[in-house]
Amino acid sequence: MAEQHIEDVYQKVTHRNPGETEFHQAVREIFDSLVPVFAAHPIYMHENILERMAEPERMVSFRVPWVDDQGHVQVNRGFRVQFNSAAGPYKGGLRFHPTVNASIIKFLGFEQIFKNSLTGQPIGGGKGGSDFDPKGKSNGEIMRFCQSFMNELARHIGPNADVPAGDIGVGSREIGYMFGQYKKIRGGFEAGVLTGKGLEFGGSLGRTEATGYGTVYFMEEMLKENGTSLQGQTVVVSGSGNVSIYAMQKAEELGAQVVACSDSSGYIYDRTGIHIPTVREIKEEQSGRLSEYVARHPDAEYNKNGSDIWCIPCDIALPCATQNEIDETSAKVLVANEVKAVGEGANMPSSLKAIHTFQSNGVLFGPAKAVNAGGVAVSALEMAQNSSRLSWSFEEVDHKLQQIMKTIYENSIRAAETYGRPGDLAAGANIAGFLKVADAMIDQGVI
Ligand code: NDP
Ligand code: 2IT
Repeated sequence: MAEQHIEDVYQKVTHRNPGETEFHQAVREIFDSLVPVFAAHPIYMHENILERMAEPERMVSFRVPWVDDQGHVQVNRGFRVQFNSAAGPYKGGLRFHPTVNASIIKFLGFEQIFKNSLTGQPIGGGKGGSDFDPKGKSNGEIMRFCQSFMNELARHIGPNADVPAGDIGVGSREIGYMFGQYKKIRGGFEAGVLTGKGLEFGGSLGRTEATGYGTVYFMEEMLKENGTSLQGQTVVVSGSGNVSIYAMQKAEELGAQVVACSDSSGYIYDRTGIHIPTVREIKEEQSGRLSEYVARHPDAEYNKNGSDIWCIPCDIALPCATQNEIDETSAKVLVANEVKAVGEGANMPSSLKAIHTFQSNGVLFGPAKAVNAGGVAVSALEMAQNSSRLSWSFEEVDHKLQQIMKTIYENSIRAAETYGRPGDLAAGANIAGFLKVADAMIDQGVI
């Protein structure tokens, strides 16, 4: 009966959101893990909690006009989905990438509900962004775009209502421009309206590193529980942005050797270990392409086919670029090369079939909602610091982050065990995240 109910709701969701394949995928993945929960607690069925959760509380889409350096007026589309506020203000990043559409924003916003719940902090779920492409834009163009984006977004957000942050294409520079514009519109300094801010105006130490470090802390915990560690392991990390760079840095610090990373144009393979400062210099400081790495490290190889990065033999794979970057074929290659563990630094980087391939071949699998939750967790710590008008040391934030990642691991493992899916962290993370939000919603009436 539980299975039939969940299937019926899934059919309604696909019917109500036609063509939104990424959103359907995220919903399918969560719904499938909830069957034992619904079988054990029919109240969730009677409360029709799943249909309520899969329908955003609100979603806005808006015009973002801006003037480019040639004086031409350009138009982009902005989005913000306010998915669930049962546990706290909507919280989640903003993505600026040409592929952004309603389906992408909704899959990210939906997953954010469960991820944020898992952190144990009082934050609801939301997400936003635009199909604006920051690549090749001047600083002035980025600023004018961010200001125009905020001209509309400002009316929908606030420190107690909805608190955006960064995601793909949005880092501290963009957050700074958006914060400046928000402040100007509001006429007051509301520090807690955005997270990932610069340290001079309310940002938290450790937020820049949080997602990548948290990813590796989670992996270390998972490996430890399985009698091993990162020490001496060969690691492949996709992407070379915020999450990827700090995941590589922490993995190396814990004794692993990172041999490959990528960007949207290709990947580099350096058998002697990626020189991370060079990657940072090229990508963070010069907004360059990873292909430039080989000029400085002639022993490294560059390959234009980015998805082939998963053909490189490794013990641990950390997909940290984007959704569906590991399909079933790549997963099978990783398994054939005897990968031991996969940790999702990006959101939904593995297709459903890829996840199944890992799990059915005994690969330790850390799901995105748990693995990459360190970013939003430190965002919530930034909100706490802003509310109290204090700022904590890097060590204090980093210590809290380590504790949070450990607790997320333990809660996910426990939930999986309780509901008959021992060792299945993907199901456990979904279940643990779901229970708290579902109970909060029920306690608050029909909302
Ligand atoms: P960045 O913009 O800093 O970096 C993204 C990286 O991934 C870049 O190297 C980029 O290549 C590559 N990339 C992006 N899109 C594609 C694509 N369609 N195909 C191939 N490569 C691509 O973003 P983040 O590091 O912040 O985000 C990476 C992932 O982590 C995303 O899935 C995001 O949702 C997730 N995440 C981010 C958090 C955060 O705090 N920032 C928190 C939790 C999850 P190029 O340089 O060529 O653009
Ligand atoms: O996907 C994510 O969790 C993020 N992009 C971070 C969100 C946040 O509010 O820090």
